[in-house]
Amino acid sequence: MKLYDFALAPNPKRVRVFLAEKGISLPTVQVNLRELEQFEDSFQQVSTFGTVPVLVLDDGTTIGESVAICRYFERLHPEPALMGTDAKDMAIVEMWNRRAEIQCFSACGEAVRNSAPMFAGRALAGERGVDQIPALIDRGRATARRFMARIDTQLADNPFLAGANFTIADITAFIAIEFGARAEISIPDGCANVARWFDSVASRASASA
Ligand SMILES: N[C@@H](CCC(=O)N[C@@H](CS)C(=O)NCC(=O)O)C(=O)O
Repeated sequence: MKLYDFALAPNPKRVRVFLAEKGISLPTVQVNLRELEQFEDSFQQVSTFGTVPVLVLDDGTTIGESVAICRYFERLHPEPALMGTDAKDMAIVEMWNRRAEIQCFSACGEAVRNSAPMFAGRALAGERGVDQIPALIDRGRATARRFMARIDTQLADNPFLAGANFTIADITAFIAIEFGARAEISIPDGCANVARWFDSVASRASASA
């Protein structure tokens, strides 16, 4: 089994943090996205989507998508549970993780990929010849800030996004906000609960995975 990874990219970090929380270590293959290795034949044969992370099992099965990879390990290594334990918990975690992905991770990605010079002509992950659209920078920033304002209420009464326990939803939102800093996205003034939560996630050993 091996994990195609890139140490500087946020989506593979989601998987690395998840694995670190579970105490799992895996052999990794670094795909240097800054050198455009995702477009080389050697990686395109692994995934024509041109994105990392990708997990390749010993039987050759290829699993792309961060959440799918996490789900695979959650099933094999249920402790500590990071995706909920019963029907209600699992649904709640899924709800917050989806919100974090759509309203925060995608929004931060939109702001970063449409602003950073390194993504000129590559505004969408895994693609070439896709121009940046400057109007999406502010839209991404505003969407991410709205998300943070909304979760501030949730985090007023709960240590973590999905409630009492640290879950994949915290991993997704934390890494999204960390990544968003590359497009000057920061925790808005007045979101003291988000700031407290962010610091607590940042202080976990897994945060530097
Ligand atoms: N939805 C995918 C997104 C994967 C993705 O966008 N990965 C980025 C790195 S964070 C990538 O591989 N980018 C390739 C590129 O920039 O061309 C997942 O969750 O795994």
